[in-house]
Amino acid sequence: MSSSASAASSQAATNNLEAFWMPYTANRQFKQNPRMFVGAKDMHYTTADGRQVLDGTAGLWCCNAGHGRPKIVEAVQNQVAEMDYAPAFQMGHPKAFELAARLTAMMPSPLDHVFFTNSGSESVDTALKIALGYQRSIGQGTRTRFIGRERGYHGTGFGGISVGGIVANRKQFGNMLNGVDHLPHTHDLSRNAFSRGEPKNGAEYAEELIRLVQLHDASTIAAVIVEPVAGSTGVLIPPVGYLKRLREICDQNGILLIFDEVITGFGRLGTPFAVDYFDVIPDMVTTAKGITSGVIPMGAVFCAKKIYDAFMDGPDHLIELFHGYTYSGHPIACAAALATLDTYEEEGLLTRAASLAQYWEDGLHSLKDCPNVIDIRNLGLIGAIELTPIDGAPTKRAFSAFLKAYDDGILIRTTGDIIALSPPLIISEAQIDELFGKLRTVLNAID
Ligand code: PXG
Repeated sequence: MSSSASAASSQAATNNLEAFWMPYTANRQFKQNPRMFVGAKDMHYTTADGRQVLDGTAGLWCCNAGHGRPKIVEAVQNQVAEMDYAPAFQMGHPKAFELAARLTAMMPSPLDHVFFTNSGSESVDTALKIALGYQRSIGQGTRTRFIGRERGYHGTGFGGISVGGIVANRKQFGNMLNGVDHLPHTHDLSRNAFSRGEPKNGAEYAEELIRLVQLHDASTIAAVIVEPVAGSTGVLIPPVGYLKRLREICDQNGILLIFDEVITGFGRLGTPFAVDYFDVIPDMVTTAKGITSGVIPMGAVFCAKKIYDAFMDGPDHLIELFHGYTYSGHPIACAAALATLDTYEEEGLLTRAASLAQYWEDGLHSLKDCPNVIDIRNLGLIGAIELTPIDGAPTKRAFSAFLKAYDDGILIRTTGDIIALSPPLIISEAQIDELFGKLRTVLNAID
């Protein structure tokens, strides 16, 4: 064990773990059996007891360039010394403009403006607010309704949980935003189990949007928001043709389409964005996570030109959009993001998943014969393994897999009884073999 790891380990042992109310965590279970990381480099975490753990999830879908990448580290160190903070309102600093220009150059036209936030949740709530403001400014102020999707995840703000469709994230919090309806999810194991890549069946789920338009009337609907590939809910890959059809129906009805690319953005599918992968251009794209490779919190909402332009009227000295965060375009986040984009570019990371996708898919689907596996699905460098729940104890089987995997030296994510995988985009073929080899042992070992 290194001396810094052992110091951290003894500190962890003597710390009182009680005060920290951990997010999305089984607090009591964790505090009895803490799992602490104290270091990270490239594809690995170091645990407090000095073990190396192969990162199968890019942290939480965010460390796309891997960990401790020199250029990003250096950029953050330099920026914090040069200028720690500049006011975000009525003042600027060059790196925010440089970053916005670089980001919009990566997106197809007309997505040519960017609004900075600090997280995916803030990006989502920002996009929803911009949608309402836009409809109002073009004389469509009756359009106040949002359409989300069952099993969708759009972060934890009230807007995000309202359009989201994961029951556990909603049921504790009352009525949330009103005037929200949901499309059905597209997960259909009876027809699509063990699909490789995009499932063939299910484009017709998009037609449900027509039903919702007929129910509510188009004149009440501001925007539809979906994840191109649903992540948190357990990796739901869109059926062939589904997203294109949503775009058509939105166009026919004056409804804005928002893609939530918080996890698909920045190379996860083998293209810079899902927009490129599916060749569908929405009116707004919400991003976060991979924008800084997880190093500093940051998010960005890409907006179509018509949306930005619609706000740019009235007297010049007046604020056009009454929205923003103290840390929108924070200098250190901008520096981290610029260095992250450099790293992605220099190493070809935003398209690297495309060259690994087949190897990844073959390795993942080789686990089909393991016990309790009822589905395996994949796209780009995303994978999921769905397990049969234990009777009367849903989520327990996957959680046991998570704990055993951690003990065996691999980091996986679980949601419900689904194992989700999304490694840093620098993963090697040998590390893919290691990940799936260890996962096979885990799946064979758990009840
Ligand atoms: N939208 C999407 C599509 C997301 O996946 C958010 C919004 C919210 O982002 P913030 O930065 O506010 O957390 C997310 C976040 C998981 C997992 O393992 C997924 C997320 C976060 C943590 C864990 O599935 N997604």
